[in-house]
Amino acid sequence: MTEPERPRLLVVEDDPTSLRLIAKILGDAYTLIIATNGKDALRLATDVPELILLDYHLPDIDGLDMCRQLRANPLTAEIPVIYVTADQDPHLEAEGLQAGAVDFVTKPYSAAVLRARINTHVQLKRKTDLLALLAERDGLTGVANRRVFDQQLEREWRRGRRRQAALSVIMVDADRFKSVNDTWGHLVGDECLRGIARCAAAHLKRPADLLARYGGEEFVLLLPETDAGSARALAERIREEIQIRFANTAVERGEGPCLTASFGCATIIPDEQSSPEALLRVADRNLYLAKTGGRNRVEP
Ligand code: GH3
Ligand code: MG
Ligand code: MG
Ligand code: MG
Ligand code: MG
Repeated sequence: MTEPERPRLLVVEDDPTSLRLIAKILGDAYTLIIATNGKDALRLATDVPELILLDYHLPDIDGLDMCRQLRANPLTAEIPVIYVTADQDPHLEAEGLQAGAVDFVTKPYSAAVLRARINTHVQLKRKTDLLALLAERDGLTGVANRRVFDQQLEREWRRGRRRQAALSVIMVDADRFKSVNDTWGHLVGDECLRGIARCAAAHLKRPADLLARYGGEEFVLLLPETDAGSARALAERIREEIQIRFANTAVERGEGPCLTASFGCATIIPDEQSSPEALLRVADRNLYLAKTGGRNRVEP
């Protein structure tokens, strides 16, 4: 088993004595990144440490403000913050927690308690991140799941409407996949689905493009600011890649099927008269045409 990575901790503290103490207590178990003022801290926080240990009283920014600014930036919003202060005022503690801190430690603190609290929040954050990842991914292929696709389609639809920009989707369906399972077994079938996902992912170049598993042996591509010609050209490249890839796994070597896939494209400049569902229906109908037209092809 590999050791989990040493957590990176951002320590924001302007007092040298406090810093030395923290380094002594935490230096062995954590990689410490030090900031002695709020401005540096906000900059270093964008490297996304696993946790921030935040002194309430800083020379330039007060702790509450700092916490709010971290929350306001999407890059740093999810980083757990633990306040450390000599101030025992319960109002301060309440305010700090309300501003988004996960915990509040008052000086003087016990080294063991500080370590335990940090560890608790680092583990909790790791679990939350893992759950968030699992909730968005398809377990078999690792690409986005249907839920993420539906949300993203809604979002890109609205954006396309505002900007009057073309939005394309491509439906991908593995050809005669039932017979792949029947002939080669489900495990080979599963491996084929991973292969299709890899072929499609290899051709996505822009960060806004999304590949998702739509259902059983179906995938879907969401392509913002993409016209019909570009969508079709992309589908054609993926179709070819799949054909070549599976031709090379060689049926004669007994390793797998000569799998192909069919593609249905649809493009629209979103407006009030239409809907995301209508766009998907067009892609679906074109996929049907690709199937009835002989499979291993792109429509239109
Ligand atoms: P067509 O060319 O018309 O699309 O034929 P097809 O056989 O691909 O279509 P059909 O919808 O009849 O069959 C889809 C098959 O995909 C049936 C199902 O068992 C298989 N399938 C769906 N999800 C999975 C999966 O996760 N793993 C495997 N191995 N097979 C799957
Ligand atoms: Mg201070
Ligand atoms: Mg299907
Ligand atoms: Mg079918
Ligand atoms: Mg199929």
